[in-house]
Amino acid sequence: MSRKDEDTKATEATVAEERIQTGRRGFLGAAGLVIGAGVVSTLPGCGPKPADSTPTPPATPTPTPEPAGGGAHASNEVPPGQLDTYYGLWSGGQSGEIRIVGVPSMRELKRIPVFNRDSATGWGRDDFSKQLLGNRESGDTHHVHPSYHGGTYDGRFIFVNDKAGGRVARVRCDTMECDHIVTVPFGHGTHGIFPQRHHTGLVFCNSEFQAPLPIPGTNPQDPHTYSALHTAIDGETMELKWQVLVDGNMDLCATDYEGKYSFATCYNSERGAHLADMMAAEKDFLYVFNLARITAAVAAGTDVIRLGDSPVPVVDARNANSPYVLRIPVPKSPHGVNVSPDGKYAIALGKLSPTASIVEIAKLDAAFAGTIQPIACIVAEPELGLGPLHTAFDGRGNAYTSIFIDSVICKWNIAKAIAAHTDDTIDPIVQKIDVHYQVGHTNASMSETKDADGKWLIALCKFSKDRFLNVGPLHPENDQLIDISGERMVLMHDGPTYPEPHDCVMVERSIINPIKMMTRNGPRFDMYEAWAREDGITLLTDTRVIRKSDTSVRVYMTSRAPSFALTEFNVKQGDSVQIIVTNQDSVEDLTHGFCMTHHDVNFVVNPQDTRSMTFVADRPGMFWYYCPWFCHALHLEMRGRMFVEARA
Ligand code: RUQ
Ligand code: CUA
Repeated sequence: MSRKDEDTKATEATVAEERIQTGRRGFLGAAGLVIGAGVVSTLPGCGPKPADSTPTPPATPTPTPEPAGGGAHASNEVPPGQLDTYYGLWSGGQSGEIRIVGVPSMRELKRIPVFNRDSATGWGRDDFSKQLLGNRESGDTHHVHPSYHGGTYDGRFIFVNDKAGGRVARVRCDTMECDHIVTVPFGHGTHGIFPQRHHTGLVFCNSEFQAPLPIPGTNPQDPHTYSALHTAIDGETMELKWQVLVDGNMDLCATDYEGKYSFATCYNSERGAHLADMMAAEKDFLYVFNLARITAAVAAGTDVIRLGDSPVPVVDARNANSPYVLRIPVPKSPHGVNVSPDGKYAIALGKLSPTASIVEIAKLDAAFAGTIQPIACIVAEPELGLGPLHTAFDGRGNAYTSIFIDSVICKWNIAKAIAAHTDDTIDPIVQKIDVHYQVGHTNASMSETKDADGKWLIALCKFSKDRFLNVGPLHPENDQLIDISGERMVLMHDGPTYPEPHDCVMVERSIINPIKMMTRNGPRFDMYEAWAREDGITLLTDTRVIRKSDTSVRVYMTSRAPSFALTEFNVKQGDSVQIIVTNQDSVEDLTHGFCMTHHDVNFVVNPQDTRSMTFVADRPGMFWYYCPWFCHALHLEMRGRMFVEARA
C-alpha cells in the first residue's frame, strides 16, 4: 500500500470500527445485501460514536453459517500425513521474505529469506547473500509472481519486489533460494511487478514514487518536475533491459497474455507531494505500454536518453501524446490492475471510486493507432463497493474483487458487467461475502493464469481485530480462505499471519518440483568453486586450514552426522576467518549447520550443500563451534574448538 493509503487507513479503520458497533452491513444502506456472514442490518450506518471509544468486547465469534449452494469442499482440513493441493506463495511484506503456505490447509511450510536477515539459515550474513544484499538489512516485499510459459506457470522462478530498496529479486523454484537481486536504477518505491505470460521474457516493475531524476528541468524541491520509471528486467538473466520515463507515479502492474503490453495503474497524476495535491484532478490513468514500439525505439536509439551514469537505455515517454504509452483515463486513484484468464480484459480498480474499469485489450491497437480515443477501450464500469482494490478470477467468467472499506469480497460476472453497461436492468453482482477485516489483496488458485481453476480464494485482510487471541498491540493479519468452487462463496478458515503479506498466488502443486538434495550449481556454487580452484580443494571431500595472508585464514571442512571433519583449528587474534562447510550427507532432510559461539556466526548446510561465512576472531581464547540443527542422536556431540592466539 502507498503512504497515502496508510494515511487514510487509520481514518477508514475508525469508520470501520464504528460500523462494527452499529451493524456493519448498514453502512451500505439500501444497497446492503444479505450476505452469508450472519451480520445483516438495513439500518443506515454510522450511528453516533459512543462516548467511550473502547470497542465493545466482541461476542465469541460465531461461525459463519453458509447455506446449501456453497462450495464443493466440506472442510479445508488436510489430514495428518496428506499433502496440500497448492503451493501458496506469500509475500512477507515488511518481513522482507517470501513464505510458502500449503493450500487449502493454510499450514506455513517455509520462509524464504530474500531482503531480510535470517538467524535460522544465516541468510544476510553468509558470504553469498551478503554479496547480493550489500549493507542492506531490510526490505518490503509486496508482489510475488512465478515465471510463466504459454500463459501458465512454468515452475522455474519466483520474482518479488522490494518497495523500500527499489529492488527485484528472483528465487529458484528447484532450491527455493534467492539467486539474484537487481537494484532498479532510480527505482523509487519499486512496487508493482509482473512477468510476461507467454514465456519467461521480461519482468516489469513500477516506480511508485516520482522523484527528481537527473534530467534537465528537474528541481528537487518541486514535485511537478519529478518523474517515474517503468522498468523491464530479463527474467532469464536478470539483466536490466530498458526503462520508460513517465510523469505520474505508477502503482500496480500486469501483463497481457500475448506479450504485446504491460499495464500500470497511475495515481497522483497531478504529481503532488501532499495528500490534497494528490487528490486535485478529476481522473487518473491506466497506462498501457506498447512493448513492440518501446523495444524498437531502444534498438534504434529513438527518444532514448541516459540517466546519470546508468547504462540502461531510457525511453522518454513523458509527453501525453507519446506513442509508447497509452493513457486511459480512469476514476481517481486507481490501485489494482488484473487481466482476466481469457486474456481479454484488463480490470483497473478504483480505490476511491466504487467502480472497476474494464478495458478490452483487443481495442488497444486501435487506440495506439489513434483511430479510437483511449477512453473508448473501457467497455464497462460496474459498481462493486467502497474501496475496490484487487481482482481474482475463477476461470468461469466471474471476478472476485476485494473491497477494502466495505470489508467484503464481491463476486461479479464479467460478461454481465459488460452487458449492464448498456442495460441497467442487468445486475452483474453475484454475491458479497464479509471478510475480517479491511481486505487488501485477494487472489484465487491459478487465478493469474489461463488455467484459473476456481477452487480457492484468499482474502488478505489488513486488520484482524477480534478474530484471534489478543497478542498485544501488533495484531496478526488475517488471510482468510474462501471456497469458490460453487455458486456461492463460503468462508472456510481464518489464517493468522505475521505482518504483512500483501499478496499471494496459489500454484497447483504438480507445477513446482523442488529438489530434495542440493544440486551444486548456480552463482552461489560458482563462488565456492572459484575459491576451491584457487586453493586446490575438492569441496565435497577436503578439509583444510589455509592461511591466506598475515591476517586472513580460510577453513574448509566437511560434515557428516554426527561430526565435523575438523574438531579443532588455530587462528591469530584479529584474523579474518572464512569458514566453508560442506555437508557430505546425502540423506534427505539431514541438515547440519555451523555455529561459532560468541562470534555471531550461524548458518545452515543442507545435504550435499556448501555454505560459508566470514568473521573476525577478535578475542584470544578457546571457542566452541557446534552443529545447531538436530541431526543425530549424537548431535550435541557434533562440535569442535577454535583456539585464538593473542597477537604480541
Ligand atoms: S498493494 S493492497 Cu502493495 Cu499490492 Cu494492493
Ligand atoms: Cu549436525 Cu546437529
